[in-house]
Amino acid sequence: MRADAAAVLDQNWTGRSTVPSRSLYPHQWSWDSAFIAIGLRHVAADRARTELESLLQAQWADGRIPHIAFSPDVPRDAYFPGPHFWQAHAASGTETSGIVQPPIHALAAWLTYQADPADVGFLERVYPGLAAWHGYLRDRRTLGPGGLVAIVHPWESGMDNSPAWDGPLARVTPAPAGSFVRRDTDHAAVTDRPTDLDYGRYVGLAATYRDHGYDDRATPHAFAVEDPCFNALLICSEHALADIAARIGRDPAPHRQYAEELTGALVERLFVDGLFRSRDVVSGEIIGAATVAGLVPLAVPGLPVADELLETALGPRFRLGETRLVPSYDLTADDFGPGRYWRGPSWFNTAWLIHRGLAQLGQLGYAEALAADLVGLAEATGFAEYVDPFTGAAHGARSFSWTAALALDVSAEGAAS
Ligand code: 2M8
Repeated sequence: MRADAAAVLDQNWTGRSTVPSRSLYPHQWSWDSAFIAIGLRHVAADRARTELESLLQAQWADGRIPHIAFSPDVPRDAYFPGPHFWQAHAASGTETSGIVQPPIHALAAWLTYQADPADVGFLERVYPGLAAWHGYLRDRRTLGPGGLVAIVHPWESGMDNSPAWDGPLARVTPAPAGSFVRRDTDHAAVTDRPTDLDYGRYVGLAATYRDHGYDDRATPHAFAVEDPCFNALLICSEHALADIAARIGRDPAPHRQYAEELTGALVERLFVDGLFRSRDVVSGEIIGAATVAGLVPLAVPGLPVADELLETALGPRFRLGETRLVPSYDLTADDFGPGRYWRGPSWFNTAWLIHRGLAQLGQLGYAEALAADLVGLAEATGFAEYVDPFTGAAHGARSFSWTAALALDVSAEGAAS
């Protein structure tokens, strides 16, 4: 498995970074690169560092790390929405998208460093960019009253088509059918992917943001949501940033303090009936849908409601230990679909985050079983993008980079560090 996983990462390496999939996602994606570095560190620590540093080359002057850094070597229409749609550039000149993805990068940088602790220079190089990234989120994306950060597009959650977005998305005027051409359905099963109506809404939202210069204060955000996964990963990364700061002789205290504030707000604002939910910032209402995003806070160090959350993971909605990996959506929901994109199937990155949480909590039985399932399924499916939570059947792309990287990580010694 390890040799096959390393071969996937070799095939998908472009010289400076790793594409998620040669067919479906031929550029550099933000949170994919972080997960990829977490696995790559075990086989090529230099490449893991380059992966993260090349992503930081795509950082904007305002601190945001865009969700895609476009490769100049790939045809401009290979992925939609491509560079001509976004019309956005990093300070370095790299063409990028204008939205972001969950901030797991500082955690990835800290874990990458631990694979080769002699290279303190790496931490010194990445710390300013990572701190500016968190600063962007805190200063520009604290849109609601409670201190949590908000996403302004479903793609920013990394869980594009989650049922949690259906309510807020219903307010969004779709881009007219025929005004754009999807490319994702060229490479993946149409019945698995988002509908044309939802896709039109994604495009409409992104176009509005673009037409306001990606200025968070000027844009009338029709979609603004506090997502538990996004905020939980910001907390994990603030703790990692504190560790990095301490290691390079800077003050860790502000990072620990922000992490504590966010943890309090996460529990107060989003923990409802044993699970973290999203909150719609526009209406102020909690969104009821029970999704895997609500279990990701298990990875937050010192989470005060971890026991209750674990109960929910083991209960009928997710059946941890009885299903393959962790389903992306409530198994008891009427609209659960085992193959529908982010509406039921299991992904390897969310399983890795929950595995990390279980290991931190000392739940080693559940953690080891999940790790074994992750490694076994990665190999059996040819490193699929996602799987059916009942049968383990492969869906989406194969030779998918984060699947290979995270299987490498959990199979390596000391994986939970
Ligand atoms: C998926 O998202 C992209 C848009 O960013 C898409 O559907 O075209 C998601 O699974 C996301 O989490 C992931 O980062 C991306 C690339 O693997 O694909």
